[in-house]
Amino acid sequence: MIDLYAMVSPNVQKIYLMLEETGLAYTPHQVNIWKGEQFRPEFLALNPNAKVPVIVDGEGPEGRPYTVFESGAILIYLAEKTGRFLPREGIARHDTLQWLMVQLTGLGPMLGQFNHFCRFASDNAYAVSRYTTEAARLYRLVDDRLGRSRYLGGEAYSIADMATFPWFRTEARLFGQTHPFMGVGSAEHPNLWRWFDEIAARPAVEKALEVIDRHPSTLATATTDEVDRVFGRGQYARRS
Ligand SMILES: N[C@@H](CCC(=O)N[C@@H](CS)C(=O)NCC(=O)O)C(=O)O
Repeated sequence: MIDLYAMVSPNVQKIYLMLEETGLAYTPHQVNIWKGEQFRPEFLALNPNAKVPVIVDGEGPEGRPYTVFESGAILIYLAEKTGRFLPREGIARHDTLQWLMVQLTGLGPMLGQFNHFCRFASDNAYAVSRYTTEAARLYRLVDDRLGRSRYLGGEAYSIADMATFPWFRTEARLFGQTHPFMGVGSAEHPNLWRWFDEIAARPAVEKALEVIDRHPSTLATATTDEVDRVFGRGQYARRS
């Protein structure tokens, strides 16, 4: 059994996709970051970086429970545990890891900043412009890759796709109306949406999204003060 410490964000959705795809038994536990649950001692013992997702695999290496944090590390761990969705060797493995890294180090952090400034600090015109420009560039990058390759890592569906799909899904939901280039099926990115539709139709993806969507967003019920604390603003801003 795998315990998944979760919320509904794209970094967590990746892990649901992998768990459903591999058929591993798991139990999700919701962590309300707005209430500061990620800073509780029992959670910090699992992830000193105080972020979800985290998994605890009851049947880890050497038959002992093992804890993994960071969504990319979790995906690689589960791929190696099951022997699925990450080629064991050769060019296909390296290609998959490259595109996984593009998500982990570029697409995720940059779209994260884009989301932050567009939704919560849109008066900061410099930041909005900077991250919108970078988001548009990343959409073109992925569209171009998917014009040359069926999936991000190559011919097979992999953890690189699982890491990336939830981000485009989330952006389409949040910004599809205000930023048409992010909308599902936008004419600007035909390859990206061909890939998106193909992934969305996978039974394991449908099942994972159904489980994810059962949990309401905790942001919707967070107080202004709780949001300020997580974002490090106002009285919570670090001044030295
Ligand atoms: N690089 C991390 C990022 C995880 C992350 O940012 N988690 C957010 C939710 S999406 C979180 O737990 N935030 C709590 C906080 O920052 O206090 C990963 O990919 O797992």
